[in-house]
Amino acid sequence: MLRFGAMVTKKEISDKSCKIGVIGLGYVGLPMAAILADRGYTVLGGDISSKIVNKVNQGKAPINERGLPELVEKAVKSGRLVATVNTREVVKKSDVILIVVQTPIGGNKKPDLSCLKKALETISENLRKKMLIIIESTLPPGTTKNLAIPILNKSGLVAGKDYFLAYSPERAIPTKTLEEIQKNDRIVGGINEESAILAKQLYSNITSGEVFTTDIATAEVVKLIENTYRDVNIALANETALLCEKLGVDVMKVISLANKHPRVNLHMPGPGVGGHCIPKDPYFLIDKARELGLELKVITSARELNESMPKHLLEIIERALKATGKRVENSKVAILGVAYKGNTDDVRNTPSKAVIEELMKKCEVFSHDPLVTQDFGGKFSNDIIEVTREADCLVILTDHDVYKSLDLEKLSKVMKKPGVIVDGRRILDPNKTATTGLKYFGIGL
Ligand code: SAJ
Repeated sequence: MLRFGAMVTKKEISDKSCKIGVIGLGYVGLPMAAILADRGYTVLGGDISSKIVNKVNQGKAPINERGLPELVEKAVKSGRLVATVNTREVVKKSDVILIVVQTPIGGNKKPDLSCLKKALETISENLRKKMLIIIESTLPPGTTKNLAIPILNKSGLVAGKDYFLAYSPERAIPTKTLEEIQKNDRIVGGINEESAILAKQLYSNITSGEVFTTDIATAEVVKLIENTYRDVNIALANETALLCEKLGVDVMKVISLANKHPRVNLHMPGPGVGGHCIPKDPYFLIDKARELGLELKVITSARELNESMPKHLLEIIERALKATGKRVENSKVAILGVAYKGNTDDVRNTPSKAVIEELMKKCEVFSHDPLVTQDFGGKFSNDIIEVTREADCLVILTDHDVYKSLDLEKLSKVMKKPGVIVDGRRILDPNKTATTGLKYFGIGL
């Protein structure tokens, strides 16, 4: 079939006449599509979920990211953002394609690139000369070279010669996605200079931050090591908490004073590491390194330590109940916080799940979360008094802002006496809780 060329040159990108297709309208794809439309581009978004597609076409956002509902409504009303389940149509009607599909790990901790492969196959079947393809999904090192290019080149077109190809990972933190996409510096890897320049040109219209260009292989590793840096540092904070518990010092004092050092940035201890990326990205590096005969000792042990933190929280809960003469069995435990981190409704890989499910094997569990409606079998309620009533132990697992100003006087009155509180995020002041008659336990104390 004759393939007509797409028109993607610096001109079409700067005058916004090029049509942009976004494949994957999830936590990153939809914000990106809405921002591109807001910048004046004509955007066709593709997603396999008709639920997402219908919501977007009604001008609604299927995810609860701050500012996104308003931006999606504006983009759809302006006619510049349309969604479809027909990914082929997205490719046929676009000059630039952003691939923003999820790249999870399977149960075996191996990368699951099935969504990516499907998107690449569809693009390959409809690829035209001079199109610009940008992969945004987080990839195991070498994936663009070893998987994406062979599939795209099945079109008969050659990457870098007939079509442009770049890799540019997202680094916007959930709960501030729109703000960070438009402010953060960005890394763009191009298969050649021309591809990198075109992609840089596009992102320069999106973010006020700097856009740095490099090669694709480097860009793939940059994304993974950013998140691995985070995971390793959270593990260091968690291990410091375990050490402080043994030494009888308060980890929060240690962290806040150590961070007075100009080059120290200890992170916060917690019940574990949730979210869609941090628990996964280190395994992309571990898996690839192992394939190449290298064991990543620090990265692997940091991952293992973070994955063991829910178990540590259970030990603290047992210790806390014992301190009030109770046992976990036939106690009632109230869990505050189901989301994987504060001020989000996202429960992906939340450490709360492991804590709730383990506790449920031994006692009655009530759970509460101001933003999440999903529970994991515990009796869930949005009424914090109902959840706390007659509870022997109150456990904070998510650092939602609302929990930082809990009325502990009121809660201690409805709890069974003597009540105990386990602060898994260290967001409360131990001295303040003393006046409420509640015994305070905290991670790292
Ligand atoms: N956490 C701690 N202690 C800390 C920080 C976080 O226990 O000091 C926990 C959180 O409670 C949460 C988990 O770790 O359960 C991950 O939270 P997070 O704040 O690290 O972030 P994410 O997963 O929402 O977003 C991260 C960000 N990456 C970095 O900060 C390096 C974001 O920029 C990425 O775009 C995002 O991962 C991603 O999706 O890749």
